[in-house]
Amino acid sequence: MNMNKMSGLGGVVAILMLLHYAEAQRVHQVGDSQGWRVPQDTTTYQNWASNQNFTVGDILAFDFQTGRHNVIEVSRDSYSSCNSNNPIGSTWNTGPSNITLNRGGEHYYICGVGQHCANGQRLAINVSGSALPPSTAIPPSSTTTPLSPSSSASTSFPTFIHFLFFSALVIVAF
Ligand SMILES: [Cu+2]
Repeated sequence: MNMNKMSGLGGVVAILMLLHYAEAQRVHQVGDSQGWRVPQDTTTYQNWASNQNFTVGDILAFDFQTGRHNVIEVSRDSYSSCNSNNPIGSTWNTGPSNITLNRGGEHYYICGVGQHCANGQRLAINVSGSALPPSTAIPPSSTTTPLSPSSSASTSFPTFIHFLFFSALVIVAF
């Protein structure tokens, strides 16, 4: 491989990395167009969450009118009982609020106003680990693309993106 091709490859890699980062940092508009409010149906926000794929680095956008609602991150127990007395982390009182998901695992959010939580204004999500696995480095050009060397539990959407990412690299390299 000559130098021109090397630098061309570097450029392509840089572009792919940018696309990769762009893909990895998504904004999730909580509740889509209805935003963050007391829903018609108490399953609204769980249904919404089940169609999303949350990754560390993503942003939750809570759209609400300041003074009418808030967002409190709570424990699972407090989420279940709609107890707003023991927040873990911040309370967001100004709408709209953008919350960056900076750790993996389960996150629970409720509205602390009146009976809003009990009436369905609460959200439980599961955030998948790190946005960038250690295998982001350029793979050796002579090998075939290994599928998920660290073999995480399930083939998630991000894993699929990485597969596409490396497939593109291999195609470009040859
Ligand atoms: Cu509310």
